[in-house]
Amino acid sequence: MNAWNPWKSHKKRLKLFLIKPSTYDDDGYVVTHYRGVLPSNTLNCLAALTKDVVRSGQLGPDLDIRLSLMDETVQTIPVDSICRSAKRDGDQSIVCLVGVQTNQYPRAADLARSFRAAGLTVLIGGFHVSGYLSMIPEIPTDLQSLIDEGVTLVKGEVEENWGAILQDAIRGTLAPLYDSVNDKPDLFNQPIPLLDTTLMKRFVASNFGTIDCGRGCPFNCSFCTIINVQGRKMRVRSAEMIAEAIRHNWHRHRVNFYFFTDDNFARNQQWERIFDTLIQLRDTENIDVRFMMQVDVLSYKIKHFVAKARRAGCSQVFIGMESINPDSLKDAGKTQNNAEDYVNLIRAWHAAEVATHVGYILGFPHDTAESIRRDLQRLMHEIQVEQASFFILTPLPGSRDHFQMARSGDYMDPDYNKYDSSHETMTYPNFPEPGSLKRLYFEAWKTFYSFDNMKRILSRASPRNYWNILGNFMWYKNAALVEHRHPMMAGFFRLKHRRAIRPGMQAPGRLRFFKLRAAEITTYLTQVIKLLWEIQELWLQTRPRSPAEQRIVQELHGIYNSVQRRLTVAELHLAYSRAQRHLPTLSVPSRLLLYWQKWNLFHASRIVFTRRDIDQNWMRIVERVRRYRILGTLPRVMTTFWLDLQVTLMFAYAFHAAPSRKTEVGRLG
Ligand code: B12
Ligand code: SF4
Repeated sequence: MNAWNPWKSHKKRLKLFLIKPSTYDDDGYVVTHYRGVLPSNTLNCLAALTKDVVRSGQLGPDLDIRLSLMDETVQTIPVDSICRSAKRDGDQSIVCLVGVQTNQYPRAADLARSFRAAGLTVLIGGFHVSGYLSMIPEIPTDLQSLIDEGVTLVKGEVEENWGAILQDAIRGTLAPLYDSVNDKPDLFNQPIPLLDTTLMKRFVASNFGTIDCGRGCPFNCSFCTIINVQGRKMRVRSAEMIAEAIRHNWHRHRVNFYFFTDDNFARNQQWERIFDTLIQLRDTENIDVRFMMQVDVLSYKIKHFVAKARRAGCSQVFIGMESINPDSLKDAGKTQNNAEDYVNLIRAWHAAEVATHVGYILGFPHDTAESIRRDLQRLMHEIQVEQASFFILTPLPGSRDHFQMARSGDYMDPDYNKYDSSHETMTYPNFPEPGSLKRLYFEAWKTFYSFDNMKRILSRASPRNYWNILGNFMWYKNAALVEHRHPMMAGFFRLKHRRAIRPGMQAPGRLRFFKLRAAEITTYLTQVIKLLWEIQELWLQTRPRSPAEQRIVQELHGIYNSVQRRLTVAELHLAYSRAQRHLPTLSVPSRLLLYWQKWNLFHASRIVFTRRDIDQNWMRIVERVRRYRILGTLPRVMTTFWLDLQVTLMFAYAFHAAPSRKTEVGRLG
């Protein structure tokens, strides 16, 4: 728990808990990971607003405010201890469930009930409440029941009324609903999201931050909730304030990599000013700022946008492509997307050495299994994007789709927990059999993140992006195909608590739970090892090679051509001996050194093309152990372990020292 105490005093204490709730998995367990990937921008945003309200003195001088930020996706929320401490001290406690999306709403509602039962003040805000109520003003029964239990709903953005809401909460005069959707705040001089360094330690990259540089989007897609909550008129933050925050984060916390969460950075009227400021930070202040952002398909047509993005430090763009099928794009009102433009779009970003990542929705009325498979092949071979994220079409509350379906009484799954874009939540005309679209969805992940496609992508990737892409492959494949969760909702290593289970679902007994977890963790670890091997193999086959290796590579090619397959470590030793003959006469120590190098993959792995023989050795060892032929296995285990350790360390070292993860952004134009 991270406590921030602006005033040391003996005043009345207010404990303010900002909690980002998670969601339940299909078995009903709360989804929490040991390490997360993307920290919550909403949490940071509300932390900054709260600090600003306290500083401005709006809450009066007589309060000692303790602010705690918690993210359930990476930590267990200590519900009981929060409730107990509130009762014990007699202080005032307010719990804010923040950034609650539709798929997190069931969990948020359960948490809200637990806190209310202990008498705490509870507020819920975020896109579920804001989206639902901005399209359908009648309060639905589930939200009404929360209001009846004393929970306050917050609809819309609170930059301009957070102080007033907090004052009401402190006085005990909270209204059941606060609504600022029609009164959208000007963001220009609003506080920039504040990083919480303690919480950041729970995420894989400690140099990673988020900022929403603007909100809203001028387009009008039917499945989108953003336009109905944040509006179609863009509101933006000041470039100078963004630069100041980046400067501060770098000098104080060494944070230099950002996700600009704007839904469409290309339509942020301040884009050029922001890029220029970032370029200046890079050039004159030597701050190695890098970022990824979301843009639309037409972004490449904006003059200087792509070139300046690169110079400003952009390493990846997320593009809402959604579909290649023109009929589907028309269905979705995504008229700005012209499938003909896609190749040019991707080429433009490739030329700037910025990696492309597209969002792709499956399940539009015109999608069939065949059309999806065909489009996927085009995406991989013709359009050649580096990464893709797949989503099942979902009627998200707040979208036009949801509104129309609600009005016409179409089927929508009543369980909001499934509204995470990886479940079927409505009827899909060409996928009448339940589960068939979901199967295709996993097939899409498997196809795109197959070894061959990843190899093709890495083989043509620029050195600037190589390691970022490889790292993302590891993250995405682990999430989608090992954890079976959408990468944007997954982290590394699931934590499960027996009792952290959805109300109405039966928690298993201790022994049964222990057995289930042991089996799950074994399967998980086996799959993670396989994944690490696969990623190492990818690296060995695709990594950029130094000119010094080329001489030996020529020899390797000779062997490769003669046997028509990948080189093993043993064959590599042979190549070394052969290569020696072409080297100038060597002194005795050099010869000794070369001999050592034959068995030392710290040198040799720089030219190892595959770890296939190491993997085969492991398989043989497992086979022998299975047949109880353990005798004589030990020497094989030791040599295999030695070789594997070397390749693994070499990979880890290369990953750590990767140039694309350090300063190199280069110049263009
Ligand atoms: C960034 C982002 C993510 C990141 C989140 C991590 C991060 N770095 O923050 C990632 C990539 C992980 C992600 C994943 C997903 N996302 Co997302 N995401 C966004 C995005 C683009 C920006 C969020 C943001 O920072 N907004 C700025 C903050 C400040 O706005 P805010 O959250 O609304 O908070 C303001 C108010 O709502 C209010 N508020 C919020 N909570 C509370 C609480 C209280 C008590 C109070 C007083 C006020 C208050 O105060 C804030 C300041 O005004 C939004 C779209 C958007 N423009 O918001 C989509 C969005 C939230 N995501 C959405 C979805 C659906 C998903 C996914 C399911 C995948 C998908 N896109 O289909 C997954 C699910 C993730 C999960 N379960 O955790 C939907 C949610 C719609 C809905 N009805 O649920 C949105 C709206 C986009 C969309 N597709 O329409 N997402
Ligand atoms: S382009 Fe993206 S943000 Fe804009 S309306 Fe369409 S889906 Fe929403």
